[in-house]
Amino acid sequence: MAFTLPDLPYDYHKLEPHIDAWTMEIHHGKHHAGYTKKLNAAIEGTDLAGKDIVDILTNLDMENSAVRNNGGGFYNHSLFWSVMSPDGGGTPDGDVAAAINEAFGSFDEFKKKFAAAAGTRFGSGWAWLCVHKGGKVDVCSSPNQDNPLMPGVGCGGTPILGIDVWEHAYYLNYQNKRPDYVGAFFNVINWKEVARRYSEGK
Ligand code: MN3
Repeated sequence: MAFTLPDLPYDYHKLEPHIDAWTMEIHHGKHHAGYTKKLNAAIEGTDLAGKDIVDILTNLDMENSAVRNNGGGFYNHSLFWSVMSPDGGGTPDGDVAAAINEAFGSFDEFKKKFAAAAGTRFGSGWAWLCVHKGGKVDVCSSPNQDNPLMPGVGCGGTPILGIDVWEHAYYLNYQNKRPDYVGAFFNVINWKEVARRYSEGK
């Protein structure tokens, strides 16, 4: 049973003006499709074939660069599409909002920490909001397609929000202005999905 590229839950243009349609089309249709295909090739005929992606990443041999890069790429982008929405933005509520306030003092402080993690990640990578067992949240970043489920990466725990800061995620619209892209991302965050992932991961 091979992994399949998940459909986007909205049309390519629906996140405009924050994220442009062409970027979305290339990002989903080429980059994410490529990670999916290469992940399948990397696990075919091995004992990883048929396993769940969370299981694969949690127990990953970090020396296995094909699965590390493409399994990470497959999982990270699947999460990324789901935590954005044309109806997104605003602020969270409920348990995840309480956990954010507890960890950072306020939503604005969280925003600053998350934007700083995304802005200071040198080169390609991701910034994350993660939940630990018990419900505590924190922010970190990881290089390339690594993510906090992998052994020894980032803050550990389960990622519930992530932003792709590879140039392919923003360069067409924002060129070198990564902070503008990160700022715009806050207008499309799907806090309902983040809350659902929080409940599941805590
Ligand atoms: Mn990407």
